[in-house]
Amino acid sequence: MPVYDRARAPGSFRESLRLLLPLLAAIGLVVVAVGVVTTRTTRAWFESELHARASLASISVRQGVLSAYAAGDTERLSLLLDDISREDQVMSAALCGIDGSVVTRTATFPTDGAWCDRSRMNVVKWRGESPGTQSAVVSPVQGMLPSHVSVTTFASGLTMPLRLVLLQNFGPAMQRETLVRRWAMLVFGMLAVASSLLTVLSSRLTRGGLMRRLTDALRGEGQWWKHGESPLLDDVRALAQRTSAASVEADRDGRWTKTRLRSVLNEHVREESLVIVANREPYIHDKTPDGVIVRHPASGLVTALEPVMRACSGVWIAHGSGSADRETSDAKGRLMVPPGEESYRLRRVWMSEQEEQGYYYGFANEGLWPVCHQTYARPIFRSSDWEHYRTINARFADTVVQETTVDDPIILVQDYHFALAPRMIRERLPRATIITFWHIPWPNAERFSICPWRDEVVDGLLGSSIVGFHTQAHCNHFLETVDSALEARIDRADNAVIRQGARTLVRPYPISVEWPVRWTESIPEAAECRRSVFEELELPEDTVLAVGVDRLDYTKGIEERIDAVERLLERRPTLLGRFVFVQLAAPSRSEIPQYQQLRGAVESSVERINARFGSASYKPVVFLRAHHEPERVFRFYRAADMCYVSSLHDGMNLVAKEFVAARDDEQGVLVLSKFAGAAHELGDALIVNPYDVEEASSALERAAFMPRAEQAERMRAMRAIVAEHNVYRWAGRMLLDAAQLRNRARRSLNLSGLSIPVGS
Ligand code: ADQ
Repeated sequence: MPVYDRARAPGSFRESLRLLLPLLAAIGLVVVAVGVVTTRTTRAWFESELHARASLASISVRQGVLSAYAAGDTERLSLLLDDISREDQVMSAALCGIDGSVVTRTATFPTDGAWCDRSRMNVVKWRGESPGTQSAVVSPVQGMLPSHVSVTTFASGLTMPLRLVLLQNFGPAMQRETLVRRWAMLVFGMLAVASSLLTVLSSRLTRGGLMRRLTDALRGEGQWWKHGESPLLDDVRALAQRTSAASVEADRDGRWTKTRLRSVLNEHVREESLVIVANREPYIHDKTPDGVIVRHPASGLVTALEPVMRACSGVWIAHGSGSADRETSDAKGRLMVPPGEESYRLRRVWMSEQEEQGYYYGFANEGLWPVCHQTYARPIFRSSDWEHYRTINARFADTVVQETTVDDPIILVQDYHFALAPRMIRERLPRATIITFWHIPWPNAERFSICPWRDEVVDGLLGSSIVGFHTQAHCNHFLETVDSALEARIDRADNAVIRQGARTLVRPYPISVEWPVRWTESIPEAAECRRSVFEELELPEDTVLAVGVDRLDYTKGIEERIDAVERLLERRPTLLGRFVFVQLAAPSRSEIPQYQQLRGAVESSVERINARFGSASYKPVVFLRAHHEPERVFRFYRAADMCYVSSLHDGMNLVAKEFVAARDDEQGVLVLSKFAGAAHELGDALIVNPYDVEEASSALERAAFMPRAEQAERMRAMRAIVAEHNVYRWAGRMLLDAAQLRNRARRSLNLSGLSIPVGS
């Protein structure tokens, strides 16, 4: 709730001053305008008054002048002119010939003759029409006074036309003009100031008070309105609270989007592109009987990093594993992807089958994978696998050096396939900022000590500037392992390791999905997805549909999942014929015996349960072992009543977040293992221990009968979390931390002029 700030309230002195100053400026302008208008108007009045007087005076002497002139009576002419010049404001008079000659004049009339000749009077515009009286204001005549001249032509037909010229004193008129102007400006100015003061005063008294009362009411403190008494005010209050909470959140952090990530990258990783080192490539080209096809692998890492690379240009260095990969890239293994969009570069690294066997299937997936996941699968460590692992890590480090154009690039090393690469890159590029993200859990120190090359693995990782994990628990385990493996100082306050003068930060960065997920925009809405999936699987309309989506991996708890479905059908026979569980399972690491065994075990569990509860027309479990395109996976998420993620141990698990992202209808229940990192964030899922078949099956039962309103409430809460904690935030935070380290290193380099180890 925003706090009412009296200093900034509309009634405060500062606010009043802010209102008053422009008002005073405006008043000043208006007063000047009043002065100008008054001068013009009074000048016109006075001119017209003098004109009228001159005209009258001329008319009154016309006859006398004409007859005296005709009689050649110059004395009478002088007397007539003297009479006129005694008129109020007439200073002098002259009777002139039409040719500019002086016939007679008063003693005060200028002698130079210029005032008998109209063409020498320098008047631009005359008032009045000839042959009547014409007049104009002229510059002071012979220093006499401000003057007004009038010329009246007399013609009788008997004599030559004559002109009566009167010079009048314009001084009194000008004095009155000044007086009127001053008063007008004074009175108007005072009125304007008084009304401005009144306006400010009334604004202090009314608006300030009203605002204060309204603010107090919104805070629920006012005397005037209490909660519930004014439904409109209650709505306004709720809206103000929501807006305020949202803005505080946005201020603190702000929602991460593709655009924001792109601008962070532009700002901080400007001069060179980002380098990603990952085993799995985002696009695999394979030969098929129908020609070359492009595949998008089923991998959490690829799912997370692909949108990040689309958001920025960069290089993704990966193992070229497709059967048509060489043909579809250049001699160095380079090509632009995604196909048709070409927003970043893929650099493929080649390896022999033997190397792949040792590095990937052997050390990474038979050694590190099981040692890091607590799933009771026995890790296998072979020294030949270790050698291949070292060789391939060195090859990727070489490729990084080839692909970088600056000596202090930002490099993202991905996952347990490259534990040694950070140290190898550091040796070649001492000023690089290297972030290594470990996508799988890190076990406790004792468990990791099983690995015969524990110290080398840990030292390799400490070549990084930052080592990232999904959760703080994994960070703690890693620090514990470093402590027991190597001579290093652990800075617990900063979660950092200091070894041989270099500092490595250890940080949690929970991974997520893009928001909105691309695929949710290219598929139909929930009802249509449900219709098409039901049609494909030939399911009756009242079927309760549950889905599981995984790589076929023993850490995902697929056998335990099927056991829970079996137990559900035992304890709730009314669901027989109505409950169907569909497992989409992508073949994975099929070369490894444990994975082959898993496939056999899952298939026989499916057969068992279908034989026990199924019929010719009903199969409780549908096992779709294949790699499915993302659109299809998302159709299943949208069609389902529930999604069961039963990982026995999982770094994060993106399937849980994808299911939530897919459900913009706010329906569907997520049943989630407490051993998946995602359970730390998605507390509104039904959280279960997948080993506990009773607990898991009762959660499935609860999900099957959960009221729609409760589903909506839970789903809404989870969607808010995933929207906020999306993959752009994951990448953005890591990259901001990396940029901060690099900038600090650059500054110290500038200061010392020396090369320093980065990550220190
Ligand atoms: P993974 O173990 O690969 O990732 P996960 O996070 O569950 O697992 O992501 C799997 C991805 O593959 C999802 O995008 C899913 O849609 C897709 N997928 C699964 N089955 C599929 C199928 N049959 N067909 C097509 N696509 C399928 C590792 C860690 C995780 C961590 C991620 C990201 O093990 O804990 O969440 O990295 O860091």
